[in-house]
Amino acid sequence: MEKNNRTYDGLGFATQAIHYAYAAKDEQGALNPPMHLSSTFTFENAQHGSEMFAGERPGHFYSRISNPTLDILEKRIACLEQAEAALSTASGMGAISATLWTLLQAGDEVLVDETLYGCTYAFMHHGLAKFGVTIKHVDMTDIEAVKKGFNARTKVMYFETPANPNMRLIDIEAVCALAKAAKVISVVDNTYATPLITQPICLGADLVIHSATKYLGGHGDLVAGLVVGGHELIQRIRLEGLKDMTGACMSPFTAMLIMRGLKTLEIRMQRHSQSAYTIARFLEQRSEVKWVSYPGLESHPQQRLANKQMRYFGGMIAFELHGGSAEGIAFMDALNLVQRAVSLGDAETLIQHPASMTHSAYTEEERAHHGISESLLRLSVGLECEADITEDLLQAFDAIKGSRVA
Ligand code: 7XF
Repeated sequence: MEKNNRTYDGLGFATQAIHYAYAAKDEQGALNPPMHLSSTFTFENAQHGSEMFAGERPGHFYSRISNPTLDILEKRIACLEQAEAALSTASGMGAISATLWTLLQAGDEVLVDETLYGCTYAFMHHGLAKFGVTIKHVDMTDIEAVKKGFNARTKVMYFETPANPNMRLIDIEAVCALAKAAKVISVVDNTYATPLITQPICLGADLVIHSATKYLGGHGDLVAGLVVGGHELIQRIRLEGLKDMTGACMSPFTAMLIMRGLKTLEIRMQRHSQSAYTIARFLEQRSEVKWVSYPGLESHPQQRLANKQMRYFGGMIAFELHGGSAEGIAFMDALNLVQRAVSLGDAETLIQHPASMTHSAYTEEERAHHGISESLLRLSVGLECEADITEDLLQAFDAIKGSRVA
């Protein structure tokens, strides 16, 4: 899982993240690839143009479909996920909607885990459902439930691991094997883990989704998405979901920023993971804290699975205070260094309250049903000095002491 030797024999993850699919000698020695800010590409003659449209000639002809700058990013992320191909989109939601609109039609069913990011949940229940697609949730931590979940109408299986926001894990290898046997396409949202930590394709998944807004970009300065998988599926999503249904293509400038982010993905994820482990342990020892969910902790109920499919444990932590939502919000408001913001995977440590923010598209009853506590706080541990983050958390605990219900 550590290396991808498919093209650069013997070279590792960070090397591929920096070099793959680009040779400076082809671009006058430019260390970084040039950015192709061109919406359209010229034809030598009319015949050339018609052949491109018919898919009989390779190359680029319009940037909603493909672009040379995006092409390098797509090859690079495919390499890092050990997949054949990839597709870039304007956002993570662009990747999800382009993919599911390509794969599904009225009458089909999607088998989904209990917990999903709020807008993915809304896209399924308020979007896909409107067009005659049935959304069936099962507890995917329960292999028997997954087995029983498939029927003749099931076309797609979809889940996040670790799930946003409660950090539950799904055994990718086990559930994707079941999907394969049932001839169902498996889609894994790998946003929280990144390919450094988990490579779902190697574990049997058909497609991987990323909100590149998060760790892949890594600097909180862009919104973007990626879909990764086999040539055939990716080409279908490109020509149906992206070209004709969403039009949600990525800008070349965004692709450049993501490639800049990818160069440091390995060292950033190592640091995020190291600091998050320390902070998760710190939180676990505080009397104000009711529970902490972090896959690197022994208290995580799926630690064995975490060790099996995660190379590091990432930068995301979920926790809850004994004092519930009110105390959690007071705690958030008392923070100085840690920023109150949604999104994740940035250099800055971010905290948010999913019930009123990222997962507010669920009703309160739905959140209860889907394992999302009203009091859960989500921390995206950044790249600041670990001691400074802990210090800020400490002073926020002190600040809320007076307001605590005994
Ligand atoms: O369209 P986006 O780039 O924001 O990506 C959507 C998305 C897809 N999958 C996962 C697991 C995600 O976390 C997201 C975006 N989540 C942000 C968050 O949870 O903070 C969005 C802020 S409302």
